Amino acid sequence: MQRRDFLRSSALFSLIAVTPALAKKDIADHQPTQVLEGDEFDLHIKKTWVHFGDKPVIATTVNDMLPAPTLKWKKGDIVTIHVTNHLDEPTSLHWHGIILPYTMDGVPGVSYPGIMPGERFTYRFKVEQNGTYWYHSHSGFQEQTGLHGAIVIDDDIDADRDYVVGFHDWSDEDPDSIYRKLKLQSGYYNFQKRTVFDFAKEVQQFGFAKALQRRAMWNKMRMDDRDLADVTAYTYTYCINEHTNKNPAYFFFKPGEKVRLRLINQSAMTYFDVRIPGLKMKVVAADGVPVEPVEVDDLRIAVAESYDVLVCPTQEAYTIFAQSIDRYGYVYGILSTSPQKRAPIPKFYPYEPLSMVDMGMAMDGMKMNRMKKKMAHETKIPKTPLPMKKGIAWTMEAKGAMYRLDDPGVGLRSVQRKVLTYADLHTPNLENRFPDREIELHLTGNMERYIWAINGIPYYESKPLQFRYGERLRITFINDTMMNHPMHLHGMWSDIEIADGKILRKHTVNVQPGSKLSMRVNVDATGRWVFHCHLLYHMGGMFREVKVLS
Ligand SMILES: [Cu+2]
Repeated sequence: MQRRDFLRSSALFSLIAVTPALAKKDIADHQPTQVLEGDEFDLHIKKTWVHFGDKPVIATTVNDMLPAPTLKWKKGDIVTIHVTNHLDEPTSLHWHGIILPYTMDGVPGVSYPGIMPGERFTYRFKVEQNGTYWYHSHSGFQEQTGLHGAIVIDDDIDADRDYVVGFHDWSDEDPDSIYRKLKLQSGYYNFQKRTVFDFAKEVQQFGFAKALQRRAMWNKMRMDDRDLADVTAYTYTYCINEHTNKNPAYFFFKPGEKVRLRLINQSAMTYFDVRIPGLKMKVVAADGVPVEPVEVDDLRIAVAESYDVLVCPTQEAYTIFAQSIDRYGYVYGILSTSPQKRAPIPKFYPYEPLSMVDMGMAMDGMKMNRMKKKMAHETKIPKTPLPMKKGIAWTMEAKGAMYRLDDPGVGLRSVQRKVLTYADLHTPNLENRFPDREIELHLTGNMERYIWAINGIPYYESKPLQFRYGERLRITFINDTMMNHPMHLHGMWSDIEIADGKILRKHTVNVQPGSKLSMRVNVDATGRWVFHCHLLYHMGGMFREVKVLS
């Protein structure tokens, strides 16, 4: 949605409803995302008519802006944020990745009751970190309808230009309707399902018996190897800072300058594969935390993750190209010396179905460079058993789930360029205490019924997880599903175990289909927190309250 398309009054809207063409104005009208600086902020959450996709619809906005204004903070400051709810339903704002007291975390029903219609809530906390973060609603599906913005906290990464590149998936459809459709038919938005022609191709490739055997295997598991994204470009319009491909976002530079791009995936459901043909991206921070810099050609950004990259453009124009993981849609931005200069839009990477590796069954003859983990005394960590329930919310098991930190993931495995993996990243200068105990969380689900759960237990049937204040907890995920899940723990950092005792500090941890991943958490914040998958339509089930007991 472009700012030009904001229709600020309902009177104006009714006029436009009759003559939609009135909503279209000149591209030149587009204003940059509003940046608010200082230590006191006034944010007003409203419904605003926007004309973004095919028709005027209602978005949820902050100060009439979409995306919400970028908030610029300084480390050490105490920030005060007044949030007024002008909606006729409760709302909330959650400061994603920000370490703060739990009462300021913004999760309705856990941190506070939420912000009721007509009410004002004031957040106040000390900023204790640097880097790139974001904020969003934690109420219903408001995030899908626009309630998300960037947070930039001063740091010492040096660059001549500094841009937020926020990715989002916009839909004209009401999110309740998207969810209902997924519940009725989980493959509703997937138009890349197997056809009889595909089978014919496989027969050619593998012979009839083998082809049939392969199909039978998938059918037996009641899974579809082409189900890479639950919601696709069939309903989504992808955007960068709420610019669509019709009116792409521009990022200007002078040749020779060092440009910092703060890539933030503010999507509800979409994983993006990002590249800038002709440029190397030097990754300098992950989820706001500096990493040992690494140069890559391609990176996949999971929902809710952020990567800070430095680029040194020398030509006149480049395309920032982000294709959705299912290769059904894309969004691009333009890195350019002037509004007249553009670079070509590159081709999609080929579509790649899931393999047996992604099901946690590496029997498909696929050779993967499996990462040997070298974590000292790994087996000696005492494990605390948790309740588990095999049943309707746990229909499959990844029996051979492996650590695959060096696996770029489905669709990027055959790319002949350097693709970022977690194994390439490492957070220097952090103490990595040996864990006191371990818990195991199975990411589970039922694709046919579109049910998501942890250890087979959906949120509404679950008891809170108990963490002990002061402990170093090891959490091991086993993803028993065919989807990626970006797991996000509030209030505390998540240190992913990379090989050789190294760790990668993040706030959102992507767990690949059929894989295993372990992270360590310093339980250093008391109160009530939450731990959940950040895919909006998975959150209802794949969600836990966390109680930190002192
Ligand atoms: Cu999920």
